[in-house]
Amino acid sequence: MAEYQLYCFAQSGNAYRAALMLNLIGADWEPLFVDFFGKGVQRTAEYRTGINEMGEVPVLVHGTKKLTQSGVILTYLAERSGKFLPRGEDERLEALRWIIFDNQKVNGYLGPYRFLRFLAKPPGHPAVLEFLKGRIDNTLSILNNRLADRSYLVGSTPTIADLSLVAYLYYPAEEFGFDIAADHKNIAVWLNRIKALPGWAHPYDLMPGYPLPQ
Ligand SMILES: N[C@@H](CCC(=O)N[C@@H](CS)C(=O)NCC(=O)O)C(=O)O
Repeated sequence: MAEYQLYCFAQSGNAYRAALMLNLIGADWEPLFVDFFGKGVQRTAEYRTGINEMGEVPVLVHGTKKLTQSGVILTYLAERSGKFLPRGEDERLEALRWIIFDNQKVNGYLGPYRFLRFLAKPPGHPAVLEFLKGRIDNTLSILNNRLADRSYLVGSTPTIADLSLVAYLYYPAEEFGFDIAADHKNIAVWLNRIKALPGWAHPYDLMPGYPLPQ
């Protein structure tokens, strides 16, 4: 058995943050497939009692420890490995600030938008999609501005803030119906920088469950 197990599935940008971190730090890890769309395992009493009371993916298992919330998982892995760790109090708080903003408003909107547009059957109501798209345009431009004069979100090297923010940003443009990299030049350059890190892999190559059965 690998040292770390990650409950995940390929379409989850939330889980991708943790999977990417594990790969980038060279951890001995294995994915545990959650059949999110087929059986809806995350909604079962067994999952909520035994794996995650919040009914969410990702979940990281490390020995007797079971961690949920990607921001918590990233923090744990950074502290253990010493990699992608923000340095000093100011950087730590700054990274936390971006991780919270991301969870709520960047990938926190992108994930549901992509789900409702591309995965849900039937798809979400157009008014809901329009509302989310407005929020997404706003927060992606905030991220793009942040990256105008810096290589990474916090400090001069990549940290867990960057690994949180990339969550859904490598998924194909067709799934969103708009091209994030083409529309936001600073984000595009930053995404390529993260992509060049040794151990980077695309979410569909890193986690099980792609493609979805028809
Ligand atoms: N803030 C959480 C978000 C996790 C999340 O929403 N995961 C989705 C899968 S991509 C999920 O499990 N959703 C189930 C639900 O909302 O009921 C994190 O970053 O770990």
